[in-house]
Amino acid sequence: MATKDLSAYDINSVPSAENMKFGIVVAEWNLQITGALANGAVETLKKHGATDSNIKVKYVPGTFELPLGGQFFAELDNVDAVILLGCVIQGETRHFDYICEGVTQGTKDLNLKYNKPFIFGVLTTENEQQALDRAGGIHGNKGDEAAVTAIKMVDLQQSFN
Ligand code: DLZ
Repeated sequence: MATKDLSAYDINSVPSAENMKFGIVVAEWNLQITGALANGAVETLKKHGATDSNIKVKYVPGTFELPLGGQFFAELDNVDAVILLGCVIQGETRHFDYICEGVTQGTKDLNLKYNKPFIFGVLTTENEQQALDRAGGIHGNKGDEAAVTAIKMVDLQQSFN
């Protein structure tokens, strides 16, 4: 078997999402930010070929509920990947830590339970400005990055078929 030229692998190339189906779950907490993440994710999926009819967006109250929203997609819809979008801003209590831990472990569990990509698109910041900077501001839009990750993971999974 010929050795593959690994130097030819291009991390910047994004596969076509033309025939892929996506679910997006958006937390209502900090909606100005999570809405911007969602818009970025949808635009990026469409830029890479996904059709409107293959992108479904659902809302949950807070970031803690994102994994269950993702599980609903896995159980009740035949999407190829789910993007979970939330924003947790550090407050004065330990709520931040508990929500972050819950959503992180919950998302990891979904990936392994359903053998399907559940993309972690949650901002965990010290203040609102840091979140705005990452939701279409000076540090880009993490919703865009989550969408590209979703496309790449679906493509990877399909490459095994
Ligand atoms: C309760 C709470 C707090 C304090 N902060 C946030 C936050 O910064 N971002 C977020 O998405 N959700 C927050 N929540 C709500 C929890 O995620 C969850 O909705 C509630 O604890 C009910 O389970």
